[in-house]
Amino acid sequence: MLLIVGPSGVGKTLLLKRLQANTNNATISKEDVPATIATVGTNLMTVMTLKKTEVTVREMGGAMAPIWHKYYKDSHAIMFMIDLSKHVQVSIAAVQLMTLLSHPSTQDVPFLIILNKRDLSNSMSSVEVECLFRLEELIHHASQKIQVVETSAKTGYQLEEVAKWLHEYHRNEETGTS
Ligand SMILES: Nc1nc2c(ncn2[C@@H]2O[C@H](COP(=O)(O)OP(=O)(O)O)[C@@H](O)[C@H]2O)c(=O)[nH]1
Ligand SMILES: [Mg+2]
Repeated sequence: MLLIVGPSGVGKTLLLKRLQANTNNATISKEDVPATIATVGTNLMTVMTLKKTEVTVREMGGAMAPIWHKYYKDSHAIMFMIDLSKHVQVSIAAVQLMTLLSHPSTQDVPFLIILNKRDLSNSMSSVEVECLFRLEELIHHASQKIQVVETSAKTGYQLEEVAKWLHEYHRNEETGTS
């Protein structure tokens, strides 16, 4: 089981839908943005890794943050997503990320930090993100293996990087091997 968490509206559901759409090798089209409805509670979706293995991802939004921790120990990889266009929310998300990384059950879990909505003109620059998150420092000091990717779930920008990460870190549910 993989986990994707982050504040509401950052694009988690759209990202998962995009990765589903990849199933039949369809090129991701800019025009066709699947509708998403706000996820109440948690949402399970089967997506495809780069090498076309199916993996189940559990989505949990900001409203569920107080209970995210209940799912950490069953998750062998965690994606944390933020919306680069919401400057205030990003600083709250930074605190949530610190809490997540310092939890005892996540110490050996690989992380992917997804900086989404890169397509919007008001999205934060890499310099602003670095100031707020201090990602380099965070990655250097964290016990987890952390990767960062800037994406647009809307245009499909860098989604193959997410699929690649999923391929690298998913674990075969039956055999327990990766
Ligand atoms: N411009 C833009 N809009 C996005 C992007 N990703 C998601 N959205 C939109 O943001 C809204 C919330 O997305 P959703 O996937 O439901 O967010 P969730 O609450 O994290 O699951 C929807 O209207 C999406 O179409 C993106 O990369 N760029
Ligand atoms: Mg959602």
